[in-house]
Order: sequence, then C-alpha cells, then structure tokens
Amino acid sequence: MNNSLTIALSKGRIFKETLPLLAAAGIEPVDDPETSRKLILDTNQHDVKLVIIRASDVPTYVGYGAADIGVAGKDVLMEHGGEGLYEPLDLGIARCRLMVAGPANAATEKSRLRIATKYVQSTRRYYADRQEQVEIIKLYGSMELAPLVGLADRIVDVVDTGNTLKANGLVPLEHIADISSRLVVNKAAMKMKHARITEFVAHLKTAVTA
Ligand code: PRT
Ligand code: MG
Repeated sequence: MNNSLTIALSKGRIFKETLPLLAAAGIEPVDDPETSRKLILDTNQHDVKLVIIRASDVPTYVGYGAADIGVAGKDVLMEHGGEGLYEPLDLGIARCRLMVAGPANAATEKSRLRIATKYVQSTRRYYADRQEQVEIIKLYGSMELAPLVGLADRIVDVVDTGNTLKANGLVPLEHIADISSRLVVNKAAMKMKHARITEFVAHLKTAVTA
C-alpha cells in the first residue's frame, strides 16, 4: 500500500511558519527552499516529500491529488472555492486581514466604484452581500499602485502591519475577513491514507495549541 505523503508549501512566510509545526510531527526538510532550486525537497522521513509551489497554486495541487496535503492562506482558499479539499485545521500562522483600502481623502460620491484586486471572487461576494454595484479590475500584484495612477478608486488586498498601505498614501477602510493559513487535505488521500494523515493532523494540532 502506498502510504507516502507529499506536502505542498509555498516559499516565504508560509514555509518559515510551517517548519516548526512539521518538526513537531517529526518531519524536517533536507534542503532549504530559499537557497535550493529544487522544487521537490526530501525530508528526514524517506516517504515524506515537500513540493515548493506558488501560494495560490497550493489548493490546485492538493485538489487534484498531486499533493496529499498543503498549507494555504484562507484568502487563497476563498478564491479557489475548496473543491476536492478538506480543511481540517487552522494553523494560526501567516495571519493578516483582507481589507478594502483607498486614498485617505477619497471622494465617495461616485455611484460605481472601481476596485482593483487579485481577490476577484471574494471582492465580488463582499459587495454583492452589501448590494453595492462595483466594477472589479483583476490585477496580479502591486494593487497599492492602482489608486495612485487613477486605475481604481479602491483596492482589496491582505494587510498585515499596514506599512505598505501607509507608504503609498492609502488607509484601510473596511474589514472583509480575518485570514490565517489552513491545512488542506485531498479528499481521496484522506480515505486512502486515513491512518497516516489523521496521525499527521493530530501532531500538528497538538503543536498549534501548544
Ligand atoms: O508572492 P506570490 O505571488 O508567490 O504569492 P503570495 O503573495 O500570495 O505569497 P506570500 O508568500 O507573499 O503570501 C502567502 C500568504 O501569506 C497569503 O496568501 C496570506 O494568507 C498570508 N499573508 C500574511 C500575507 C501577508 N500576511 C502580507 N502582508 N500575504 C501577503 N502580504 C502582503 C500584503 O499584501 C502587502 O502587500 O505583504 C505586503 C506587506 O504587508 P504589510 O501590511 O505588513 O505592509
Ligand atoms: Mg507575495
């Protein structure tokens, strides 16, 4: 029986903050993804591998079963929709807030605001719930620039310290959701490798609550 585990992680803050949780489950990567160019990292356990991918690709890899398990921000999961995924554990890491932001002294008499964001689904849902008509402009990064050059009236982005907003003359205006990273598990893998995955989740849960 194939009882191996493939775990999908993104570089940067999620990898750094997941490392101690993996260690609590007895898993230590052999290479450092920040310095290695390898996309598949071996670990101290012969049948556990880490795949290093873009944060927004984690639900896709896990949803299709290319990885059994992954760690993804709730912001990313809300956009993806969660198809093929269980979300058994809030890891409490990489915390931030999904917010509407804009220029400090913005005029608001416009009937139809233009909102620049990479979070198109969450933004659509947020304004639909409030019955506000907005025009959503999809961007892939540097949302903070859009109001400065007249591309949009507002942005929807995740905010941590708020320093990036501040540095660009923007202020947080409306809070949409509190965000943290979640453990996601492929639904078929959860059935096929039930004991192994349940044990792994239990180890992480203990580490999270400790
Ligand atoms: O970088 P890439 O395009 O590959 O993807 P990504 O930006 O989604 O990945 P990454 O590693 O930057 O973020 C992974 C996850 O971390 C996100 O999906 C969030 O769930 C979470 N997270 C927590 C954050 C932040 N904090 C955060 N501050 N993601 C992004 N940011 C950005 C923020 O948008 C701002 O532009 O970091 C910048 C600095 O934030 P301030 O408010 O501290 O200035
Ligand atoms: Mg980034």
